[in-house]
Amino acid sequence: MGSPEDQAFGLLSEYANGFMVSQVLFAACDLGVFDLLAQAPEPLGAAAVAARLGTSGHGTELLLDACASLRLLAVETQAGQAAYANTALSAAYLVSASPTSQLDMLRYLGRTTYLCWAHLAEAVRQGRNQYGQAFGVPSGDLFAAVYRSEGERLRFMRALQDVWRVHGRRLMATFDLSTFPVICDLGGCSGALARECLSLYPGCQVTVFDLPEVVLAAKTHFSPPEGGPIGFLAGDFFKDPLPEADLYILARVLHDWTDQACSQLLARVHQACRAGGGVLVVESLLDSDGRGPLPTQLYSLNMLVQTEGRERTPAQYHALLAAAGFRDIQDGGTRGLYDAILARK
Ligand code: SAM
Ligand code: ASE
Repeated sequence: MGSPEDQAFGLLSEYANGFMVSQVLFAACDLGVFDLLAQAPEPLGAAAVAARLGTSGHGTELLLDACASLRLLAVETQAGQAAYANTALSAAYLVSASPTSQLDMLRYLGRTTYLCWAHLAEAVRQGRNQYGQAFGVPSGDLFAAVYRSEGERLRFMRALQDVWRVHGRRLMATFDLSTFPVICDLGGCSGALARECLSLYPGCQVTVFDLPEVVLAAKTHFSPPEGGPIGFLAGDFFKDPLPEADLYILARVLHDWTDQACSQLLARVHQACRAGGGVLVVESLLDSDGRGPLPTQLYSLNMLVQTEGRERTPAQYHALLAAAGFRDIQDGGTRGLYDAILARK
């Protein structure tokens, strides 16, 4: 054990170098390291990886060795030569053919989120997102900035569905939703969570409500679910009539918006909702004192640099729901990265 000073300096270095760790991960994904190793019949040396990826021998060796120290790769030495293979972590999450692949989220974090975070100090100073500074686009209309090109819209949609491949089923099973035959996923994007809903409750009818360009992209670029169709409805949830449903899902929607905009949206949901119907809020929840968990605090800063919102505590969501007229507010209490809150009209 080092002295307290050594430990403090070690911790400081770890934080200071954190962005380098992120970039090692982003670069290895971008270059296709994990897909290449997944397809290779045996572990590959750095020269073989470099030859197949068309990258420099020197750079590739440094990147692979850094990945090995991060346990993103396993390395074995045969006759003095290092050979690299995927670990269980990279095989599950960093290979495009894996059903739990997170590659699209990592691509989005590396290409978009990272650039906004380069302006974190400015975001804190101004109290608003950094699309102007990072991409030179106006951010008066939040989702016009998020979806500033068709490529960007697809990257965002693909990225957001990744986490539901891992947590979607558990999350939708938090509450028994079988008493809600007609479900509407407001801001449901590509339909990833709707798909989980349908597979868990095969009898239910699920509609995704989202912006017209998102609905078009969902229909064009995302595969329809197994086990029944998902309906898509195009509109603006702040302005257009909401479809009738027994349950409205708001997953990672409220965290994009100010308290005022959330209240406006929840009031509209309450108005559209049948008596006895419900609303399911899916978000990453802060501890009641707001002092943790760190991943959610970082997401909250991410909402600062990328949206108009913030992450909230359960009590803050309860207050928003109650003000809109919802009652019987229940916490999922799963304490995962994402959690669900169910409320009724
Ligand atoms: N619910 C999805 C999930 O958890 O993966 C997507 C969450 S994403 C952060 C927010 C969604 O709200 C996007 O799909 C976006 O297109 C949609 N959205 C934003 N403003 C909207 C509006 N005014 N009307 C309808 N949908 C909107
Ligand atoms: C949003 C969610 C995300 C808006 C922008 C976003 C995510 C990344 N960028 O509603 C997913 C959650 N991940 C993080 C780091 O916040």
